[in-house]
Amino acid sequence: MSFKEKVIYQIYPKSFLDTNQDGVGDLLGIQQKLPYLKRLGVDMIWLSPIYPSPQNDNGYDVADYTAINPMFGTMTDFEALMATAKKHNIEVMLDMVFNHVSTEHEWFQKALAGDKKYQDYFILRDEPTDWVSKFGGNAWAPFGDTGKYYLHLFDKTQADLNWRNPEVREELFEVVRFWTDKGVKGFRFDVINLIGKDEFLNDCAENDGKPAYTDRPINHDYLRMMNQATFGKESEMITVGEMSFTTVEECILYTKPDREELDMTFNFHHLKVDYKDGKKWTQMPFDFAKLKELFHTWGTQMSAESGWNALFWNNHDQPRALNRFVDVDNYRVAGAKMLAGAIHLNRGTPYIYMGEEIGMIDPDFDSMEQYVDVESLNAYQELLTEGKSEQEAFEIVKAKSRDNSRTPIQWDSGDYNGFSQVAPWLALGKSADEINVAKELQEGSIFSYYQELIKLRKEYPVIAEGSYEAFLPDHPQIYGYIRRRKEESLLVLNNFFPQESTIEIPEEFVSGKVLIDNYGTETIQREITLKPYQSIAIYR
Ligand code: TEU
Ligand code: CA
Repeated sequence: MSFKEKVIYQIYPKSFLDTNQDGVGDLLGIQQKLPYLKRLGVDMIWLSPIYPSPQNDNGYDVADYTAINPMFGTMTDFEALMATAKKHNIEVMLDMVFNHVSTEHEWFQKALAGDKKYQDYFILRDEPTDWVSKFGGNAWAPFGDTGKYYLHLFDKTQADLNWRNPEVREELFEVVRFWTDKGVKGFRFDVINLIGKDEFLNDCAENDGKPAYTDRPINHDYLRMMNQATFGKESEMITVGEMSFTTVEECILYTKPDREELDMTFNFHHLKVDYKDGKKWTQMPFDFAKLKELFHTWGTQMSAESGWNALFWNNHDQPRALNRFVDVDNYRVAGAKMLAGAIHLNRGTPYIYMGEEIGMIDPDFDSMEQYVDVESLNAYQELLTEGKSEQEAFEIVKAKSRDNSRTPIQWDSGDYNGFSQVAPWLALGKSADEINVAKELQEGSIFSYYQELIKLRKEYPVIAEGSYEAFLPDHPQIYGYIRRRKEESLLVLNNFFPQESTIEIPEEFVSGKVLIDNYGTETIQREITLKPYQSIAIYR
């Protein structure tokens, strides 16, 4: 089965299931829930970082790439997880954070101690540029008392690696080989389009106002080297690159099969349509026209040029999509199914972020004290500095914080909702007694809708292999598209709003059959009225 037919499930291990009652999810918890994931029907699980880390960025600050963080368990636990996953015919994808390492990594410590070999593993300058960190503040920090500065595009405890150094590349390729030897069949590469920095770094002003570290041409050379030295030699491997601030042109280059780089890419443009003036820490209703334009642009161009998209609404860095795109108070179930249908029938590989399959929503925290994410805490301070009141700043953090998607999975209505027997590292969402796995495992649930969608991708080749074309691109509330492959055609209509909407479908589909529909529609007429958040797929 190719990566085009597979569905991948993302697990944020800290928040999945705690089996040793320390309030933190662990590998044994994941192992225990493999039957649940098999029942859902996913083919692969992507684990966010499970390596030793001081946890300043919840594991994306890696202190040792080829070991297991004791908070999650041991290497033996990992090997047991791999063996049990194999028995359930579920493959494992690991998160490779190769743009930067924790400043507690031995490489950085040796560099600080004066070892010239390791100093060249990092990006040190006498004169820092005017770049800012993605977590706010300066992107440079003093390198010990050398008078030099080191680059950190994220937190200052995450030192950027110097990919220009062949020794660094070889160290990282060795990491991929280490996990491949353990049977890992997939890799997600964290902010991999930032690894290429120009030799002579300069200020934004000299790069038309943009920092010169995104999508540099040299990235394609680095990725091809890694592909040919590691996963490219393995069969059945799936690789996905997380592309921060990228373009469709670049993503076509990253994913065209003959370029030997990656299988697919995550881009985030569709998750910035509720950013006012492109700024994350703002609030505004999502821009539906912009959302459709992005889906249509990326869908048609990737289809035309044999690029390949990772399709997703949620991950560990985003608020829950339901709260952003749906009137959850009145239409949570219909809306969750509609969002699922919009991407699972689309062209690309769908990813399900843990809890999405039961329609989990943001936690509705009451105060800033409940937030722990470094990006959110920095943003709160910056908002206050900008003059926002504490209440205004809190409301914005509450809407946009990455903690929204990191609350523990709501398994049942018992103590701590089945996640643990002690208070979790991050509070459970307020909805946990109403929205949980135990309540969702019956017919007609969101879970069962995901099961159906996953099955359809394997039964109807038009879904995994078909082309993509826009349908009604200018409609004010319906996102429609058509998939075609040989003699198959599939019309997918998604009403993104609580108002009904009547449209005409193309004649060729009037004699078609309903493949899936979140209102249980059976018959089709030329004129069709879509109900609030209705999603329907008509197959011919
Ligand atoms: O995220 C990359 C990234 O840019 C995110 O920080 C995202 O754009 C931002 O949070 C949206 O507001 C990756 C990881 O997924 C993230 O968890 C890490 O914090 C980051 O890289 C650094 O490793
Ligand atoms: Ca635990």
